[in-house]
Amino acid sequence: MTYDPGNIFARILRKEIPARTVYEDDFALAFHDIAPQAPIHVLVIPKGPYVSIADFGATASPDEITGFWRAVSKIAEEQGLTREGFRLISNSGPNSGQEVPHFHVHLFGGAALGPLLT
Ligand code: DGP
Repeated sequence: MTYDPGNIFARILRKEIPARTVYEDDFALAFHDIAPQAPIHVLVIPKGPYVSIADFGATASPDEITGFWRAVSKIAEEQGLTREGFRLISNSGPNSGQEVPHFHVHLFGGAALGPLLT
C-alpha cells in the first residue's frame, strides 16, 4: 500500500492545516470531525504513515498498535463516553467508502446511535 504524504490527515499531523484537537500523545492524534454525524464525533489517527487499518495491523510495530488503541480508550473516557457507550468505525479500502487514505477510527457518542454511521 502506497502512502500519500499529501493527504489531509498527514497535513493535520504536520500542523499545516488546523484541526480541533482533543488529544495527542506519541502514538495518536484525535480531533473533531469536520462534518459530525453524532453529538460527539472524533477522529483518532496514528502518527505513522498507514493507509488503513489493514496496513496498520499488518505493518505497524507492537508498540504503535498498543499505544494507538490505548489512546482510543483514553479518549473515549476523557470524552465521558465509557459509561453511556460509544461506537468505533474504521473504513478500509474502496468498498468501505474510505475518503482519507490515512488510517483513522471514527469515535461516535453522546446520544443513542442509529444503526449505521459514515
Ligand atoms: P472516511 O470516509 O472514513 O475516510 O472519513 C473521513 C472523515 O474525515 C469524514 O467523516 C470527514 C472528515 N474530514 C475530511 N476532511 C477533514 C478535515 O479537513 N478536517 C477534519 N477535522 N475532518 C475532515
